Parts: sequence; structure tokens; C-alpha cells
Amino acid sequence: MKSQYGLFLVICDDPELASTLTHVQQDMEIRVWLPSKHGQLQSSLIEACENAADSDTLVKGDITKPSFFQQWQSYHPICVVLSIKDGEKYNVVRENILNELPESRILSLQIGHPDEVPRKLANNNRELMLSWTELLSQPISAELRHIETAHRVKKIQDVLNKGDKVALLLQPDPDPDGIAAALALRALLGRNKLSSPIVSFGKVTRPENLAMLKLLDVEITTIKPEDLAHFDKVALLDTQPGHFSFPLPRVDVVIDHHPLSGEYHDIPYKDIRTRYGATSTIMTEYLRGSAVNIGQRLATALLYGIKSDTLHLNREVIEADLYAFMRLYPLINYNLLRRMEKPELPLSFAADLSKALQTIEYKENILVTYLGHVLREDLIPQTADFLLQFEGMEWVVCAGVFEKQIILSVRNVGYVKNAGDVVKKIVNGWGQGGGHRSMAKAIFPLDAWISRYGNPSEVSVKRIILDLFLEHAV
Ligand SMILES: [Mn+2]
Repeated sequence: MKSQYGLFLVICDDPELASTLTHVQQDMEIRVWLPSKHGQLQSSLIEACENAADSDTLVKGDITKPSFFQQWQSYHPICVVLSIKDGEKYNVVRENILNELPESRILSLQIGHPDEVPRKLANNNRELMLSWTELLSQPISAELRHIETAHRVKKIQDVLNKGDKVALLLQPDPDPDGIAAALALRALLGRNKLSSPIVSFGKVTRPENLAMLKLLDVEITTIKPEDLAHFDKVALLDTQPGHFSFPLPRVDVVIDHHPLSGEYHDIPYKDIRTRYGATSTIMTEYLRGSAVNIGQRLATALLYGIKSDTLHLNREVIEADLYAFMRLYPLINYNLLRRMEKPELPLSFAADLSKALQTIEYKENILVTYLGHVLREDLIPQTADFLLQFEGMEWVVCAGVFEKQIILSVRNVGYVKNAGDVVKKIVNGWGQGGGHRSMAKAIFPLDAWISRYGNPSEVSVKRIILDLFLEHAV
């Protein structure tokens, strides 16, 4: 019978690997070769593949004979996994497959170091050869990292679960990485928001972070430092005691990826991995190492934490970040992620955006525009992101007024001066600002702006910004 889904043929002389391979391909009909001669290999293969899909799965025969393969000539496509240790036999079998099943493709897996068995596509374009080592080394080393973290999780649980009330303390303007890490720690402890609230000495301010709280239904309580005394235990996530300008009354756990800013000898549990792109990566390893189920909400939060701390993996990341990303990605709610990353625009903004587009100005690859008063602060950075797509532009500055402040969203193409440094020079002394290589933000109190430059008008704001950036960015 010809199957519309094709055939997956396993020719493998290792019973356990053969059995594993029967679970790899879900869509195709599976056939596993059995040696026709009674013997150790035959009985081991039968035993190992006992649970394979159906009774037709195991096929006896002599693979050194061309005729064995002729029974599948009508199938299309045919994928063969070939793993035979004996080199001479391997060559005979390979020839038989190539000749008798001209439509087949072969994945040839060999034992050996990847240097000796480099990934190679045969001249016939039908066979890909690689080593089992190459195939397995990445997932196995990730699982080794995960299991290495399992005993750490036990220690965290021992430290924190002695307390009735555990504070999950984030930095004063909590960001997605910290929020996700707190949700993950709560899941590891098997606690809820009452017994382990997320707390901070400041409020979430960035619109996309507020969107995260709203969409994932996360509460953060703003507390004063002395309120920490009401908690039995305190865990710091994505931050360290050294980041605070005053001594914290108690700290039991620190999990972070920022550069070490203290010795912290007295803290019962600390895990600070400065090579990691995100604390969310560390937490994902904790969760996977202790086999805790990662639900959709938690997965979405952790993936967003990794994405936002690594600028969508555009900043330096290590394999662990990529691996965590890969494992989380299938678990997330894509719709929620999109809504967190790109908050919807209010319809009333269309007219303002249209005017801002019509009145853009540029000089020496610097493009500026002014939105006037905006309903929501994130409309300013969202417009700046959009404007950077215009050809030839290296810098974009989008300005707007929000809550008695003039806010500048700055973007650049990444190979010019550092946006954060430029903004720091511009705000020097009378505004606040900073950022990264290609993204930055400046905030000027409206009255300070007025006393310096007069009332902000579309024409004056654009001229002032252009002058400032021509002076400092070029
Ligand atoms: Mn972080």
C-alpha cells in the first residue's frame, strides 16, 4: 500500500537507538529492520521496539541483499536513518538503499567525534552524514546544566519555605526579566501571590512593562524599605543588594545576572551568573531541572524576559539563553507576547501620527519629529521605532509631551555613536536620560524646557533637537 505520508525506515544495529527512533517521526509510516537470523541483535531489537506503533513495524530481512529494499519502491517520500557500526556492511547496505530506493533520502548517523565524522552531504545530494555526538551534544549538555540546577532549587526551597511570608523583591522600576523571574520562583516554591508577593520600592513605569502586568495579570506591590521587616524571608531577583543605595534589612536569596557588586558572604543562597543574558534563563533552567511544569503564562513571561533583556537576542547571548528561548517558544501564548511587545495604538492617534509623518525633518542622516501632547508615553518610542525604517537615516529622535515632561525617544542604526552616551551628554544637568547602544530616552521637565527655550512648538522643538544631535551625535 502506498502511504500518502511516506515511509520512515530505521536501519540501526543498536536496539535502544532503534527503539528511540520509532518515536521520532509521527507522520510517516515507520519500519524498523530486524535481522532475519535468530540471535542476540534480533531478540534485543524485538524487545526494545515492543511498543513501536504497530505489528507491521518490525520487518525481518537481509539488508545486505538488494531485494530487501524493493518492497518499498512505491513509497514517496522515503526517509532512512542508517546507523550501522560495521563499515563494510554499512557500505553494502548504503549502496542497496541508493540503488533500490532511488527516491529515498538517507540520514547516516555514525559513532565518533564530530572532527572524525564531520557533517557532510554526499555528492548525490541524497545522504547527510553526521555523528551521534553532534546530534546529541547540545541537548545533553543543556540537560546536564539543568540537572546541575536541581540541587540548587532544593536549597532555595529549604531557605525560603521556612518562612510564612516571602517577599520577591525586584529593582525599583521592575522590568520583564525581573517580573518573569519572580513568577518562576513562585512556581518553584509552589506558592501563590498571597504567601509570596512581588514587591518593589518603586513603580513599573514603562508602558510595555505595564502591558505585561495587565496582560499576564501580575500584581506588584510598592513597599518602603522598612516594610521588608513584615516578611519572614526576602528573595532578590534580577538585582543584588549592592544595587540599592541603603542596606537591606534582610536578604535570604539572590538570583541575578548583573555584574557582581558585593561579596554577599552572609546571604544563605546566591546564584549570580554574569554571562547569562537574562535571569529568566537561569529560572528556566531551574524549572526544567526540577521538572516543574511551565504553564503558558509563565512561559510567555520568561520568553519575554529573555527577549527584552537581550534586545530580541540582538545583544550578546550565550548558548543557555538560546536553548531556554527554544524550549520556551512552543509553550507561549503568541497573541499575548505580540500585545506586550507592540501595544495597540489608540485610533485617535492616527491623526497625530499623520501630522508627525508629514512634518518630519532631517539633516545629516538625523530624522526628527514632534508628536505634541500624547495620550500614552509608549506612542513616542513606537513612532521612533517606525521612523528608523526610512532609508538613509542613521538617527531618529521622536519627541512628545506627556505628564508635564518633554520626552525624546532616540533610535539609531547601531554602528554610529552610542545612543545612551549621546543622550547623557544632551540631558547634562537639566534632564534625565540614558540607554543602550541603539536605543535611548531623554526626559526634560516641561517648565525647565520652557525657561530655556520658550513654549514648545512643532517648529522650535524639531529645530532644537536637530541642533543638539548635530552637535553631539555626528
Ligand atoms: Mn535582567
